[in-house]
Amino acid sequence: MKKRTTDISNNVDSTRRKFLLNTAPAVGAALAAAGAETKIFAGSDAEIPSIRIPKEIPASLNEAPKPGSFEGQGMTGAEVFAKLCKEEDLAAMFCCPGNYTVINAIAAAGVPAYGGRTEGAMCAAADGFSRVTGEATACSGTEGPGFTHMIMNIAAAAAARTPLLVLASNMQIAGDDREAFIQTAYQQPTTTGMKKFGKRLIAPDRVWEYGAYAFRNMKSGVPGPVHLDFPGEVARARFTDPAKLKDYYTKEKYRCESHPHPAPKEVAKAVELITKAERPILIAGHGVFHGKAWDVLKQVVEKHEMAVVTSGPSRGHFPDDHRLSAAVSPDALMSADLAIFIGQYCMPSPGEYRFNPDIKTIRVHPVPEDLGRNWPLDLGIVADEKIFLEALANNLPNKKRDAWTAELAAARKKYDDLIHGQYDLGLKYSRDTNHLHPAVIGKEVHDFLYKGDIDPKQTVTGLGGWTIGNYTGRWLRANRPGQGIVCAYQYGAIGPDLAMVIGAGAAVQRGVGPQAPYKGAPVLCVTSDAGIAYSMFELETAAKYKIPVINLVYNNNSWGMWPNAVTSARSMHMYVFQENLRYDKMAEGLGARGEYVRTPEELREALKRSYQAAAKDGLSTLINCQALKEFTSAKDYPPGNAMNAEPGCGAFAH
Ligand SMILES: Cc1ncc(C[n+]2csc(CCOP(=O)(O)OP(=O)(O)O)c2C)c(N)n1
Repeated sequence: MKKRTTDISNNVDSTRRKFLLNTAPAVGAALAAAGAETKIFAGSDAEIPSIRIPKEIPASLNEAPKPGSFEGQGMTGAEVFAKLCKEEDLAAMFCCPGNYTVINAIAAAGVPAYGGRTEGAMCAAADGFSRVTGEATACSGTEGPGFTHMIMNIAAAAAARTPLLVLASNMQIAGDDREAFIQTAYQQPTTTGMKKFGKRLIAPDRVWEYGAYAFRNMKSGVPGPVHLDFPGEVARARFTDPAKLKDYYTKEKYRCESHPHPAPKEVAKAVELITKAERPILIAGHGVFHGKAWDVLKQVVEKHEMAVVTSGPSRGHFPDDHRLSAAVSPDALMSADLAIFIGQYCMPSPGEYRFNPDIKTIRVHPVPEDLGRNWPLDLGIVADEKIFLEALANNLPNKKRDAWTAELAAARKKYDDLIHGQYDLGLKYSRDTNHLHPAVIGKEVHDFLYKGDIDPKQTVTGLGGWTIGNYTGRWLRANRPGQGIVCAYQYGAIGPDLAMVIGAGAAVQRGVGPQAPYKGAPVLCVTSDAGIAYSMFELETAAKYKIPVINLVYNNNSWGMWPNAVTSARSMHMYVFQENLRYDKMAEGLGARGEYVRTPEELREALKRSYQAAAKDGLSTLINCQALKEFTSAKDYPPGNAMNAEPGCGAFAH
C-alpha cells in the first residue's frame, strides 16, 4: 500500500518553497523529480493528505516512445495513423480518456500528449497551442459525450482557421443505427459548418489514406479543423503487411509544398497602387503568421513606410511597439487611402473596419474562392503571403512618408492619452469603492509585463471576457510573433480562455516555433467570472504538467450582459451570481495558488508573487480581482463598457 503523505506545516509558502527547490524546470524531468512524495498544497489538518502529483505521471511522461511495427503482431489501425501523425510532426494532442486505442497509439508514437478534465477545454487547449505556434495540433474524446462536449471550441477553432485535428470514437460500425451498448453518435453531421474536412473512417485499409487527407487539408491553403472519427473496426484492425494499406506512401507524395506565386504584372500593379497612395495601411492577417512571413513584412514596410496592423486570432507578427504599427493609433485608420490585406483569412465587411468607405483595396490570399467575398476589391491577387511580400520587397522603391508617420505618431499619443484618462477615472472609482475597475486591471498588467523587469517580448497573453476583454484589450501588447492570442476571436465564445492559454503555455514550456527564445516562461490569461466556469478545472491540468499560468479573473459577480435585464423586471436573477465568490480558494483546491485582490496595490503585489512562483517554481496562480457589476454601466460609472476599434489592439471580430 502507498504511504499516505500528510503535512503538519501550516505555512503553505514555506512548504511550497521546499517542494519547488527540489524541482527541475523541464517537463518530464521536473515531474520525475517531483515524484510521489511531492506536496503541492498543504492543508492545516494533519489528517488530510496534501494534494500531490502521483508517481505514475512523471513515470509515464518519461517513458521512451514505442511506435508500432509491422513485425510480429503487426500494427493496429490506430498505430498506423499515429505513425503518420508523428511523421507529420503533429505538435501536441490534448484529450480526455475515450477513443483509447487512438490516444494511446499517438502518445506511444512520441507526440507530446496531455490529458485534462473536460474535452471542451482540451479542444481549446489544442487550439491555443496552435495559435501561438502555427502548428497542427489534435484533440480527442470519446465518441458521443466527449465529442459533443467539444462543440463550442471546435466551432471557435473553425472561425479562427486553426489546423486542429478533432479525433473521436470508440464504438463500432457494427453497432451503427442499432443503439448498440452506449455512446453511438452521428459525428460528422454535428461538425457541419465547423470543419474544412471530415470523415467517419469505415474501411480499415484506408486509415493511412485518410490520415493523408487530414494533414493535406490542415497544411495546405487556408487551414481549418479536420474531424476524423475512428470506429473500433478501423482503430483495432491489424496490419502486418504495409502493402495491405491503400495509398501507403510518404507525405512528399500525398501532399505538396508548392505555393502560388503572383504574376509579375500583378506585382507591378500592386507596386503602382501602393506607390501612388499617400497613406497605405497593410493588414497582416493570420496567413502572415502561418507563413512565418514576419521578417520580410518588416523589411517591406520599413523600406516603403507603410502603416501595419495585425489581425486574426494570433497577434505580434508585426510588433505593436513598432513606430509603423497602427494597432494603437485608431484615429489614423480613417485617413488611410489604401488597404492591403495579406493573409486575412476571415474577412470583415466594409464598416466593420474603421476605414473610409472610399478606401482602395488590394487583397492577397492563397486561394481564389475567397477573393471579393464581403469586401470589394481594386486588385485581388492569388499568392502565398510570404512569396508576395518577398516580391514587394524586391520591387517597391524606398520611400519616406513623413506626413503619414507623423499622423500615426500623433494618433498613438492621442490613444495613449485616452486610455490613461480612462485609467485615472478607473483609479478614482477603485479608490471610491474599494473594488478594482477594469481600466486599472488593464494598466497594472500592462505596466507589470512591459514596463518593469520582465522582457516586454517575453510573456504570452490570452484574453477573454466582455467588459474586462474590452478594457484589457486596450492595454495588452504583442511585440513578437505568437505573443498574443485573442481567445474570443470571431466566434465570441465566453469561456475557452484559460484552457486556451494553458495550451499556449504548453507550447511555451516546450519552446515550439516562435516560442523557442522564451522557452519555459510563464503565460498570462485575463478572463471573467462567467468565463472561468468553462475552464477552471484545467488549473489542475496546468498543475499536473507544471505549466505556469497566471490567470486573472475579473469578478464582477455577474454575466457582463446584465444591463440587458434592467428593463425586464423578472430577469435580473438570470444574469447575476452570488457576490464575492472565492475563485482563488477553488484554485487552491485544484493545486494552484490563489490570490484575492481589491486594490491596485494588492494586485501589483499579487502579480509579482504569482510571476515569481510561476517562473521559479512552475506554479500557476488564480488572481481573483474583486470588482462591481456596475463598472460595466455607462450610467453608473462612465464611460462604462465599449468595444474597441477594428483593426487594432483589442479587436476580436476580425
Ligand atoms: C458561451 C457564451 N455564452 C453566452 C454568450 C453571450 N454573451 C456575450 S458577452 C456575455 C457576458 C459575459 O460576461 P463575463 O464573461 O462575466 O464578462 P464581463 O463583462 O464580466 O467581463 C454574454 C452572456 C457568449 N458570447 N458565449
